[in-house]
Amino acid sequence: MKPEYQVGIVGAGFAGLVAALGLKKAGKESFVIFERASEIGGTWRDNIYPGCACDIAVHLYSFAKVPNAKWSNLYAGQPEILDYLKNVSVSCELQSHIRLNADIVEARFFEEESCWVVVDRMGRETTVSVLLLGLGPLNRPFIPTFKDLDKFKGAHFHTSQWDKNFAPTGKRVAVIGTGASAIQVVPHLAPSVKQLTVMQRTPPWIMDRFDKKISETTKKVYQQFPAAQRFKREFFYWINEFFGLGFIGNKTLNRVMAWTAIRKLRKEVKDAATRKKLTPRYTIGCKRILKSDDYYPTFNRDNVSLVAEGIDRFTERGILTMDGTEHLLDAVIFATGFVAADLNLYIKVRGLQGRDLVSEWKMTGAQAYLGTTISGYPHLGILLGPNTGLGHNSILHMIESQVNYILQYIDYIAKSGPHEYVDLKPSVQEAYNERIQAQLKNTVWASGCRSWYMNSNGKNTTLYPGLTVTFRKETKKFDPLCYQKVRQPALVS
Ligand code: N01
Repeated sequence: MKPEYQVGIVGAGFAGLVAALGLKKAGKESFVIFERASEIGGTWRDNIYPGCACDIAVHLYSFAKVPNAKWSNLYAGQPEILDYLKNVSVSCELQSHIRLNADIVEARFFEEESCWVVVDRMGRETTVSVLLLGLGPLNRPFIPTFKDLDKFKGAHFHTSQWDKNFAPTGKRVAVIGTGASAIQVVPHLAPSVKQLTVMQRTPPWIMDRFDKKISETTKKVYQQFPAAQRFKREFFYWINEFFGLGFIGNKTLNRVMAWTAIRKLRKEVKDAATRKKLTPRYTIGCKRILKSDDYYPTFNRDNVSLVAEGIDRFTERGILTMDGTEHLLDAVIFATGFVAADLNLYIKVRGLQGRDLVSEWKMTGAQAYLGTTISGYPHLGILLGPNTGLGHNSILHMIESQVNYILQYIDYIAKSGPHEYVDLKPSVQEAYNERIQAQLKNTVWASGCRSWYMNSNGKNTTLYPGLTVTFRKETKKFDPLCYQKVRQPALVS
């Protein structure tokens, strides 16, 4: 049986689209993208909270081969990024490959035919020779279990499930959490609400974003001389790589980063007591370093207060903190992050002999080879898989490296016999993960903070412990010696 498509991609967010562009460029037109929602965009479709933007400069947060000369700012907001994704899907002729409202619930490897059977919520089955998962690591909102939340009479929702009908003007609003989402939404809410209460558990490290408008003249230059924008991309890339050293062992650079951030805090927050509460107490970089030009100054407003006392429980009228104060509220916004550790795959993935990836990763923690292929799950590629996350640079660079590797894997698979499959050797995966975990011990992420990078066993299965340039080198050449070709057992005589 010939599979219906050579490649199936699950997810039409950035990861899935990078893969699609790579396939197109390689002349591989037999692919389908399954998207569970009614439009593409992944995280940039779902997160519509006011102020939602990317904290990576636009020149880097674009597909390498599809630059956008029209970005309005150095850091793009969510609507502009979503537009960019939609435009790319049209201009690069990806639309005809995308199957919307196709909510994949299960994928199983069909050994007899060396292909994947992909099943959507309606029970429709599609067969593909190679399956790529681009599910995105941050798609399952996390709302902690707060005592008596059900008694609260006001509105409440998560940043990634923003209530479009919510009108903040004149309301008393609390934002719980002070991560990347919170620091973007807080400055946008402050001017319109009556009172904004920011409930902080851990003060984050925040550095300057230096956002600015891109002038019309500069845009024209980028249009006429694309090399100028490529130069900018390289410039930001290498600056970020340099700062990456401060995460993976360079203690001097790490201290300089901390010093710069504290200087910013001192400069931007007037009140000494608030400054003290905002001062981070863990090693910079251990959690994601946040970038903002307007979060700290928000605390100079009379209608904004920072509460660091800890939440005891909700009441009908608001939140009671550990010091016995009841904060009266009309609405609470949970900027409390995502269920992200170990990738938390929400589809069943069944490999050889019915192996179940979700259960296996629950036991061992998420692991793969180069964060991309997994032993026992032939012809599968995980985009932004285990230990491919970054603290310092554009994630698109990592996905593009993975796709380059996967394209070679696809070519190798295509050369196998009709009843053969190509599987990663278990020893290769084991050795790779031992090395990654050993390297992680020397990074800032092992310095003892609590973050979504760690799984419940304290293992970091999220981040890559090196520079992106190293990952690019590691994934540049597909090595067939890491894989074994297996003939379908029934056919071996
Ligand atoms: O979530 P987070 P996020 N009681 O997990 C607090 C990406 N992103 O949505 O630090 C009280 O970082 C928690 O406190 P603590 C980016 O990769 C990117 O903000 O655990 N508070 C923390 O302050 C980012 O890393 C962009 O003590 C509780 C907050 O909630 C990832 O998304 C923009 C609590 C959660 O912070 C997640 O960011 C936005 C409790 N029980 C997001 N539980 C870009 O610009 C949790 N908290 C690309």
